[in-house]
Amino acid sequence: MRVVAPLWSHLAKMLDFYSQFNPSPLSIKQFIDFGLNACERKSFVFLRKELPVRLANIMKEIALLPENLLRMPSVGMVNQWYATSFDEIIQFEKNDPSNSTLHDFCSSLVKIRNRHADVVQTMAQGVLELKESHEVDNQTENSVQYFLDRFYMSRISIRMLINQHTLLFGQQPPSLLTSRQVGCIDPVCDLGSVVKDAYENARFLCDQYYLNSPELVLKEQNELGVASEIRIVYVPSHLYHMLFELFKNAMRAVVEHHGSNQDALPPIEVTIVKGKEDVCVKMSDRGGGIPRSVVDQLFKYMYSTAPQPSKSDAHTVPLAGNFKMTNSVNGNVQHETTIAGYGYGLPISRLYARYFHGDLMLMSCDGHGTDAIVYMKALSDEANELLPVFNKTSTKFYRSSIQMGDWSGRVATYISKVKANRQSTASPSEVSVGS
Ligand code: P4A
Repeated sequence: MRVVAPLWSHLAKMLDFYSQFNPSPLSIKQFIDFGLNACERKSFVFLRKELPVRLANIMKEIALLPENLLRMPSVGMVNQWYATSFDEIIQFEKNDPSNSTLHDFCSSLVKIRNRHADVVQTMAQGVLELKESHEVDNQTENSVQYFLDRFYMSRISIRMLINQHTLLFGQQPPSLLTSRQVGCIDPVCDLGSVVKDAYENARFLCDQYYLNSPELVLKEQNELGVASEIRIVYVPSHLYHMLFELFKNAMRAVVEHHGSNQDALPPIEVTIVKGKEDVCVKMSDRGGGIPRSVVDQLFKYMYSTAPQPSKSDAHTVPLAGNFKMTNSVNGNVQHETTIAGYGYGLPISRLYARYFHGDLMLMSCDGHGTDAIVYMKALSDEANELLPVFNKTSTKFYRSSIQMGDWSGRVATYISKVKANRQSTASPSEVSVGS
């Protein structure tokens, strides 16, 4: 104990220190500029501070999770991984950037990336453990949603930094990479080919499960409506991840809605458009759609860990949860879509879109079909990382009750939310409805 205690208190001090700094968001343009002028020493000096800052910011937030969740064994494991990785990186604090230091740093980054490979599943497991052992109230559910969005976003950003450094300066055989790529960024990313790639891989699985799959109709046009190949600066593996997820959903909806009627499947239509500010990829299916009330649920982690919603057709296999994929783009995507039948696919895909200030939206016509739109920034200097910051404002979300509305209504779920909240809040001043 005499040995361990000072080590932990040292770690706690370092955490306090690094969490005071805000993460420094980079734009895709900065990633590219940096990659082209590739200086390993500069990258090392930047990362040995920036990585501990990003790790410390999110570790401080883990500590604020509802106690019930913090006590779950899986969450403890994740916590431990973060502590170990943080400790490993701050060892480089005072090292001179000699060749051997740079080499060790690269090895450490690879080790850290591997250690954290199962973080998404493990956190999801923790949420499952919580649901199975406790009654989860509304406030807890909100805190968990808020936390997981920030936690997974932080992870995406940390892996982006690690991937750039190790791809640019590590000992990978360069033949593995397309020559034009700068780390995992493609300066002339051909969106159409990423769409086709994601479609083909989703269709392969769809055919396996349903013995049938809808066709793809792809349109690409510029802002004048003229057909042309759309290329932007982007991370193809991120886009692939989102589109693969959306294709799986669309295919599932189409096949389940139309049955196994061989030729009658309406195609999935994808339109890629480049405007002045945004580049949009719109995916439209005629899979029968879903009510608005379900659309919101599809982005909730606590909902995703419940059994998949499926048309009550005993002959169909719920598709989305059972997909297992190896990634096909560049081999460097962080692959993390499903845990045995429970998908975090949509919420995490939306994070990928938001990471560079894009977005992912679902618009569904109940009874008809669903449109999914992925928005990306057209200009690489506007595509800045969106990073969670640990501060007073973020801290509040874990303590205070959720914002209550001040509209009357007869929607059953809304009323039950208010009631659940009344029971769990001590302070009546925060409940503004019907009190
Ligand atoms: N209709 N439309 C969609 C789904 C249904 C849909 C669906 C039944 C629901 C859950 C699911 C997969 C599909 C769609 C496109 C989307 C999302 C949902 O992007 O057609 O598994 C999570």
